Amino acid sequence: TPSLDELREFKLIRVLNEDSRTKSTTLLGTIRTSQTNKSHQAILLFEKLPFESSEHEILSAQRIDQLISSEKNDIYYWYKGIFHKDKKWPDFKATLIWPATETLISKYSLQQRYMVRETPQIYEMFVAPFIKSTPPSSIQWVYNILQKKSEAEKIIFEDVDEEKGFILLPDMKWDCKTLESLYLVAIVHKNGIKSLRDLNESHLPLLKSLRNNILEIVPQRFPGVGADELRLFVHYLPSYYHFHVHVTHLRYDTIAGGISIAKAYLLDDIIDNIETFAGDYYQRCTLTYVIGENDELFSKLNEIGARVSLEALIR
Ligand code: M7G
Repeated sequence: TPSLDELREFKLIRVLNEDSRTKSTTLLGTIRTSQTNKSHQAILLFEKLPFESSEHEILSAQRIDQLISSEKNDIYYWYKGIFHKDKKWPDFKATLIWPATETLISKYSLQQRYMVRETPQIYEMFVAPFIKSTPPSSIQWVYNILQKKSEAEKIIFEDVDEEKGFILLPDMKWDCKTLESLYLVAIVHKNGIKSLRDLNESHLPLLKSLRNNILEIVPQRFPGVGADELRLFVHYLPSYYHFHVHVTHLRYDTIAGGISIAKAYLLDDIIDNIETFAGDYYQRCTLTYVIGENDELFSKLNEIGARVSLEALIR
């Protein structure tokens, strides 16, 4: 873990993204390791934290330290200001990725995005080989969780079964406090399911176990959150090719891109498609999704004409 001094040594290269809705900014820079004195690229994401409900009680006037500007019109007054600092109420959440790979830098960069249609042939010829070529090191964090080398104390639930078992824990994106922005991730123990494309009828017990357990456990563990207030979904394309399910609170709908269609697929629909329509539904369907132009796969998909166009559709 980099120390505060090392963090403060962060040298900005450029701003990768800024989002006023989520009150976040993503920076690219370098951080030098004190031991080796080597400098590595780092992604540093800052987000302002929401107010907590316990904060409201004393929030009002008492926490204001300074007013920097004030305006008024009739009965309306508006201000900008600074609160008193208090360790109970951290101002921000920071996520550091260090050393950052080019793939991650591209993932966190603001970029033009396009709709592509991935037929089973396109998947077999281009996407599957790309997925196969992703280095195992990119999912080291997943193995660390499954082997209890990291974040073990944060595990909310585990089923150790090799076929249908999984670990449920807070997602890195969650502040682990605000229930309305609850964000958990369920990572399966079984190796080899790279993505939605690999799912077939043999995985129904796993998928149902995920759904049923999550819907039972989350409301127990987080009183006030109902089973009918949760979104259970998977991403296609995901960033990490080891099967996992996202679990978020319904009210949390500002996750940039994370819950939008052409990216998020409901776990319930996946189960239903495989069970009701075809065991090999996800090997036969065409998947339409959003991809950023910096994505390593984009140039290939662009070259072969996979971007959505009317000409291609009516051909
Ligand atoms: P994804 O759909 O593969 O990629 O989901 P996305 O990041 O493009 O959504 C992976 C999920 O795992 C995301 O929601 C990440 O925030 C979360 N995640 C990623 N990492 C590296 C970690 C980690 O180290 N710990 C935890 N708890 N969650 C992570």
